[in-house]
Amino acid sequence: MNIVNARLRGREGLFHIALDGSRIAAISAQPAAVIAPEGDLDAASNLVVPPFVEPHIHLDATLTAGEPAWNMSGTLFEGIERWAERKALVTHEDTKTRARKTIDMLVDHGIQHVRTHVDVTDPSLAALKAMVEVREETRHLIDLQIVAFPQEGIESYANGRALMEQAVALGADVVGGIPHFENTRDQGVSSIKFLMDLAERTGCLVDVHCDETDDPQSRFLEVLAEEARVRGMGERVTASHTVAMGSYDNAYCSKLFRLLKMSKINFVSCPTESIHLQGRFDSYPKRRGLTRVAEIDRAGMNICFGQDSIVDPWYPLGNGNILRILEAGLHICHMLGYSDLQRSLDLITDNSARTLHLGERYGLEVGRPANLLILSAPDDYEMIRTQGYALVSLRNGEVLMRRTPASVQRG
Ligand code: 17E
Ligand code: FE2
Repeated sequence: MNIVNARLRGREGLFHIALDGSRIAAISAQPAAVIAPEGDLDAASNLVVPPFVEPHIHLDATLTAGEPAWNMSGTLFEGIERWAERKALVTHEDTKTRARKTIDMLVDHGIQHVRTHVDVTDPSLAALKAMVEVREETRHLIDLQIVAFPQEGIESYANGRALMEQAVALGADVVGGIPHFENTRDQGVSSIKFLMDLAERTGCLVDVHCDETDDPQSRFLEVLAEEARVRGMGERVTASHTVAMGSYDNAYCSKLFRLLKMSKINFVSCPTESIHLQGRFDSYPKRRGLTRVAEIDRAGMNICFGQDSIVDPWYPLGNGNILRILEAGLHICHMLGYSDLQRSLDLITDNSARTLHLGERYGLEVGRPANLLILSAPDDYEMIRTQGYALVSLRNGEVLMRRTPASVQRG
C-alpha cells in the first residue's frame, strides 16, 4: 500500500510515500496531485504525520470518576483521597477492562505510543500486574510504557521502596515519583535519590510527578535536574507537571533554567488537568497553575502535552483526543502566536517521542515502521483552527482506524 498526495510538515509540495509491508520504503516528491491508484490511500493534500503520542496518562485510574464518590473540591489532594477509596476495590479484571476501553479511545484519535503511570502504592500491585498483561495484549494497537508511580509516596508509604523495586522486577519500564506529596521536604529529596539510583541500576527511564502544586516553595525540580545532570541521565529523565514553576519568582526561575538546560531533562505539561486542579486555593487574581511551557520551549528544552486523566477522580472529562489538549494548552500557555501555531503539532508528536525516548522507532523516515496518520488539514495552523482529526491511522502498514467526518448541509 502507498499514500499519495501527502503534505509533510515543514516541506513544500506533495509527496508519495511508498510502504514495503510494515516499513516505509520511499518518500518522493510528486510534481502534481494524482488520482490515487486502486488500493492506495489518498491524503488529498492534507498532512501525513507520525502517530500522536500520549506521554502521560493514568490508565489504572481511568473511567472511575464518582466511584464511590466524586471529587467535589477539585483539588489534587481530594483526588488522591477519592482514588485511595477506589483503589481498595481494584481488581485485575477491572483494571484491564477500563484500560482496554481507554486504549481504544486513544487509538480512535491516532495515538500509537503511550506512557502510563500505574499506582504502585498497593501491597498487592494488582494494577501493575494487570497493566503488564495489557502491554502485551495491545501491542498491535500501541507501544505502551509503564511507569511505577508511587501515588502515596515512596518514603511516606509503608514499604514504598520495596514496592517500587518489585514493580520494576515485574516489568515496569519507567521509575516514577511524587516528591511534593512526601510528608517532609527531606523525604521528597531522599525519594528522588532513591528513584534515580533504582533507574540507574536497572536501566529504566525516569518520569517523576514533580512539584504538582501551586506552592512556590515546592522545589524538587532542581533536585531531580541536578541528579540527572550529575549522572548524565538527562535525556532519559522527565519532569511531569512542574506546575509550581508557574508560581516561582523570576529571579529563582532564571537561575533554575540554567540548571534545567544543562541537565537535558524533558518536560510534560497536562494543561487541561492543571487548569482544573490548580489555582484551587486562590481567590482573585487566580493562578493558571501550569508550568512555563512557552518559556521552556523557547529556551530550547523539550516539552510536550499529555491528557493525564480520562474520567477519573482528578478530572471528570476526556475522550482520548489529544488534539483537544493541544488546543486548550496553546490557549492557556499564550501560544497562539503564528509561529507557535505553525509548529504546534510538535507538542503531541516529535517532542513527545523524544520524551518517551522512542528513537528510530518513530518518525516518517525510510526504513522506519509504517506507522502514520493522515490528518484532515494541510498544516498545523489549520489543524488547530478547524479542530481537525486524524482521519486514518496506519500501524505496521495496516489500517488501525479510519474516521468519516460529519458532513453539513446548508439550507
Ligand atoms: N495523580 C497525581 O498525583 N496527579 C495527577 N494529576 C493524577 C493522578 C491524574
Ligand atoms: Fe499524572
